[in-house]
Amino acid sequence: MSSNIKSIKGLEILDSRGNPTVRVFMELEDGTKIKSSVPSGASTGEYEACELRDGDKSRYGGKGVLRAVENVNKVIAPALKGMDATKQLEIDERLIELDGTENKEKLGANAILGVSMAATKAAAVSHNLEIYEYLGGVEACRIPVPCMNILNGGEHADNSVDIQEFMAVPYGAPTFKEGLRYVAETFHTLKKLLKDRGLATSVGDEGGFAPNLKSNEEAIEIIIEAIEKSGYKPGIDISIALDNAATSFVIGKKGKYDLKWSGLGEKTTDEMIEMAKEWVKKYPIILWEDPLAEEDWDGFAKFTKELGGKIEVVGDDIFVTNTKFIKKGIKEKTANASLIKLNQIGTVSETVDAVKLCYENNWRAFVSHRSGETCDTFLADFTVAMGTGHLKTGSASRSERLAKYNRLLEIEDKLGDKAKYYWK
Ligand code: 2PG
Ligand code: MG
Repeated sequence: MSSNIKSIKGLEILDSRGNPTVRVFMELEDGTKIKSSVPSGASTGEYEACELRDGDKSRYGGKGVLRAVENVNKVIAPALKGMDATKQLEIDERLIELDGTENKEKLGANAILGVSMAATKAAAVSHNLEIYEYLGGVEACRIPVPCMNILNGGEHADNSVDIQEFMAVPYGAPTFKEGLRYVAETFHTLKKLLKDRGLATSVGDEGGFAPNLKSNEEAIEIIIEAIEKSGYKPGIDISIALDNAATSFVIGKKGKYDLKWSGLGEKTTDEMIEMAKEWVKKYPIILWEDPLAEEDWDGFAKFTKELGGKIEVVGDDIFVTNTKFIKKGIKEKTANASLIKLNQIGTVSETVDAVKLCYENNWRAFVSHRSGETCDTFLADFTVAMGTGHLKTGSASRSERLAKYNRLLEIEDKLGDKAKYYWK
């Protein structure tokens, strides 16, 4: 029986924010049937691959994806029919060629990624393999440390906190299962602490709490308290990771930031770095993503020079999972890790290339969900296949986030004694 593609079909569905996104159905000649769904970001980098939206204000405020779906059905499906789903590179190259633009704006990265992931999934199922096994081979046994985003701010919440993500990182746990328990318990303790103080326990887009706090530091302090009250040692069992998503608080000219949600006001690049240095001294911070904005390459390099020896400095908006920018970053010592988001670049092969480039240069690769998600669990398998050792996929609430963590529990269970769990 052949693993050749028999049919591909797109469908407009809704993501976790209620915005349209693309789902792709693929059937192979051997009868394999799978579906894959594409996520969507809010704090996006300027050079991300293009998410094609209809712009027709009469539907979903212009956010419909019927054009992307039509591209799946009318352009991609006929062109890929008969191709072997196991030839990922050929499929991705064909998709890139069909689109023909630098940032996938013709067909839409949402259309392209849906099909690219569908091919990986279908090929795995057709071979009777799990996706992580199919993509990563026998080496794929490292389960990532779950960086759980338990407090949300910035563009992901309507509160008075500037920093977009405060993550609890259970890197001292013996296994993924235990690590997930450590941070899920911390999440519940945090809820109680917030409630006791009369603060809101409603959640933001990624399922973390979104209280109105007096400062960003208060967020760190209350998380540390939650870690301790849950019976864990900050900095030993659980550390903290932050994502400033600083592109979203940049103002006007380069090197100026406005901490507008907290009302702390304007800061220069140097002041941002000084603040970070102080916090790294004071708090058990292990990783800092997008401490500065995507256009602030010099600031980023300065930040990495000051703090890169102590913590993981991750570039998200600045690299957009694109080897072109990661290469520049490696050359200029902009960071020491890249965030990895499949839909920032648009195909599985190009995402694998980005991870490999990081490894070849002693950088870490930090796999990430998007703030708009579906219950698709491809990301969990992809992370194990790549052996990145860490991922972020939201909090201990909202099923689209838990779906990935639960899939990792399944994989760890299936791997049994072969499963490995360590930070670095
Ligand atoms: C980020 C992501 C995911 P978004 O900035 O890292 O947490 O957010 O998907 O909105 O870009
Ligand atoms: Mg980010």
